[in-house]
Amino acid sequence: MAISKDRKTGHIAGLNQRVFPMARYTLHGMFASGPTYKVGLMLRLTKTPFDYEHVDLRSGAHKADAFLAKNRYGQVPVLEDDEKDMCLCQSSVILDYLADETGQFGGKDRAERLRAREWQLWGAGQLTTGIYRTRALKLGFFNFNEQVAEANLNAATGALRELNGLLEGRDWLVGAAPTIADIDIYGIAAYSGEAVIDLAAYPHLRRWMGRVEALPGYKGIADCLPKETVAA
Ligand SMILES: N[C@@H](CCC(=O)N[C@@H](CS)C(=O)NCC(=O)O)C(=O)O
Repeated sequence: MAISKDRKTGHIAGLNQRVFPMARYTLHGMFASGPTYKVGLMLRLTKTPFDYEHVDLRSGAHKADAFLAKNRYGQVPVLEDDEKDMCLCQSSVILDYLADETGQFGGKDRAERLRAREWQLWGAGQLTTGIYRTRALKLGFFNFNEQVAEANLNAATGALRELNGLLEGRDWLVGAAPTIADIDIYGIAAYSGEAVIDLAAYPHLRRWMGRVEALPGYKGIADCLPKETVAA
């Protein structure tokens, strides 16, 4: 069901509802999607109201023309900003955008923002491949042969070990306060449980995850995203 908002009347076509004031943002996503979770978590932590549009990947809604017009890659998540008439994809870029728009979690200066971007790109490598794919295998979303499954798991544990080491003696990944780097990397590491990866060997990582989970507005992977299309 596609949400279409009429700002003048307050009518939301996809939901057949009238809403005032209308949320500036619509998050298009799928509740089991890790990258969608990252964006949902950012919106929750910044206390930003958003409408949510469920994209049914099983029926191929993400490859339909209407969705491809929002994201040429045909993937969730997409963040639609009515105020700026802007559609953005790629979860890390969306976090970067929301940091500017909300004035939160962007780091204290340009140097911190660039360090945060470094972390986001690091996270998009072995950590993402390893954890998301191992989780997908455990949940039966995908099937990999034994060698590939082992390579995925090794990628995950290697990246988690590195992350744990880099967190020693630090509260946050960048500077003295949480940034989009923490939200992004947490949004990947949070799926370790579903990937059946034991974090016992990574004490610094576990303490850091606890700090993210204690932030006001935090929601976990089970209850951050709606399962259906809803207005804010
Ligand atoms: N790099 C993208 C990855 C997005 C992604 O992989 N989305 C998946 C769902 S978790 C998807 O839409 N898959 C459907 C497809 O690729 O056809 C991001 O961080 O937003």
